[in-house]
Amino acid sequence: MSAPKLRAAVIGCGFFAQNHLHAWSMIPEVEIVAVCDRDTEKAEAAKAQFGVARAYTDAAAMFAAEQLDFVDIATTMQTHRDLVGQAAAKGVHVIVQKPLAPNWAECIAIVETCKAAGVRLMVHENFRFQTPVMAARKLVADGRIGTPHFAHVSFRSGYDVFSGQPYLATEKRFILIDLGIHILDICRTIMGEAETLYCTTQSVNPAIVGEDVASMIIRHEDGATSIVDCSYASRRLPDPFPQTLLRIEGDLGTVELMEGYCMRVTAQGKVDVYSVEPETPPWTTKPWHVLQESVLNLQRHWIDAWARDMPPETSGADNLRTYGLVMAAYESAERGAVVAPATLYPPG
Ligand code: NAD
Ligand code: 89V
Repeated sequence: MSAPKLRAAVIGCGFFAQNHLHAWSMIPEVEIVAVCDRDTEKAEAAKAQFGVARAYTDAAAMFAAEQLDFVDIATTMQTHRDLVGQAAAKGVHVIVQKPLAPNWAECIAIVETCKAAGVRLMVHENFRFQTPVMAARKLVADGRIGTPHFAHVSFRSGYDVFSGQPYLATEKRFILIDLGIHILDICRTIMGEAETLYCTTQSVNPAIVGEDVASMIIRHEDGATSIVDCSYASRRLPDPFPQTLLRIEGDLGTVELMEGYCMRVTAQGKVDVYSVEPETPPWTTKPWHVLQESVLNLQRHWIDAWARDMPPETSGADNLRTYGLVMAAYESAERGAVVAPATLYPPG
């Protein structure tokens, strides 16, 4: 007899949650039994499109009525602390979208609330689960390029991200907390923790409030160096959105993720070129497919970690380290100084 499905709900049925809902429909271990959005139309539309039993406009009413194993929170960061708190109070395990919260104190509170309640917490930090990024990570972990001493992690685009996510145009802080968080997460996943960080930011697009270019240099604890840069003000065609480009140099070779989902590996004097094009389930649309597929990869990881009773890779505790880098980068840019992220934002 197969194990009963995990009963889950999705809170927030907006722009990006559509990918969560499509991806859950491909995961046989999970049944989405409820959706919730304070906008009735969005909740009802998700219920109808994904054949979900019940739709709610109030999370408290949903938690009172439903028996849930976990909740998948896909609202914007201002609501995360409250919604995670409601889930934890009911003993319901949590996945919550990045950024975890608008500030460090709320991030810590979320992680501690889940710890005290004994519920699992995974941050939906999906970039490290992209097929090309996973391929590069595996190659480095397998030792193909030896010990890495330099990385360049780069996301530069002129894509109009504000058309799908208009709230991004009015945030005082934009690219580091929305996108840099992903790029920094990839960097520390491959290169390890940062000892020092220096960042400059620029505001190029006059139509938005926050910064849209950030450039960072990191010295890692083992002495390696990373350059991490992100931009939504880069005008060139073809626009590589939303590809993260990578170059990692080790003592035995180099791995590169290049435009067009091409991975080039130089090792022991030999060059191999691989296609690392993500799969395109029918609900995905190019050029978003690499992000959409990573949602599915992340959700599969959640189920796998649950089955093995292991913490997920992007646990709350892990994500505090990435979030701390973002906060440290803002501080570095404001002070024009090199900072020590783990001293400013100790992850505990
Ligand atoms: P959105 O505004 O389109 O959707 C959020 C939805 O949540 C809205 O429909 C809103 O009505 C609903 N909502 C807000 N507060 C609620 C509450 N208390 N109870 C119930 N419903 C509530 O936003 P979005 O663009 O889908 O972004 C959501 C989150 O996903 C953000 O944190 C964003 O950073 C993140 N995101 C992540 C990725 C990624 O690749 N990981 C990509 C895009 C967006
Ligand atoms: O991840 C995000 O939140 C998105 C995107 C990758 C498009 O910048 O805003």
